[in-house]
Amino acid sequence: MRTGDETSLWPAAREAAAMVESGMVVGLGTGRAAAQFVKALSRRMEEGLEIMGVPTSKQTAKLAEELSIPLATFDEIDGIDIDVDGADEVDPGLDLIKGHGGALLRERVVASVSKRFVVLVGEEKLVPRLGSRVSVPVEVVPFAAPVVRRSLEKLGCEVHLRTNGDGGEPFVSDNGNHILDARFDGIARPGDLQRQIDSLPGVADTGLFIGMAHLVLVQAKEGFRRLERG
Ligand code: A5P
Repeated sequence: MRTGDETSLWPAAREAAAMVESGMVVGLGTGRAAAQFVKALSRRMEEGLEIMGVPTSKQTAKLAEELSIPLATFDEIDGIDIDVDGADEVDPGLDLIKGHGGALLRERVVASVSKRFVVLVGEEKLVPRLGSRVSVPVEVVPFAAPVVRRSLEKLGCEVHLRTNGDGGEPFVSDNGNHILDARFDGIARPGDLQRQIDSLPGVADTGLFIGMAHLVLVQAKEGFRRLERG
């Protein structure tokens, strides 16, 4: 399938795709920004680039298959050369909140084995402090959700079980889990909070990605800028 007019892709997504070289294994993130990257990558593949992709969700696997991008599993590869994904918030230290698309667990696994983790966001995702704009997604085993919910509330946040639409059935992740969205009013020490939440029995993962991003490409109305980890 053709990816359409290249000019309709974010320049930041094309920049991320330009960082990929033939022979690389590439992590394919989830969400709108990541889809821009996947399309830009596919465009380069039409011009001869040869790579293998590792998708972070069923949704991204479907898009990659539609674009004829060959996919690999962790049985077939050792590590990932570059992973490109979106984020819901980015703070000045390049720490992130991710997971509002529900793919946080696989996104972390892919990012954690990637030599380079590149994040693609619009300017509106930049925040002075994590938790200023969005809640922290917490993926939980369904059995444990009420227990984890009460423990999260004791940490001083408002918690909502994510549903499919207002009042619909609980959202189910690709891993068969539920997601609790924990709303803090700005998070003073995100690393500590991540450790606290991770230690709760029944928690599969959180959307706090601390010290993981190497480079953030920020798409503005015109052009983009690079924020590099110092
Ligand atoms: C998916 O689970 C998320 O981590 C996304 O990467 C994040 O929500 C950003 O998505 P958009 O690029 O669609 O805003």
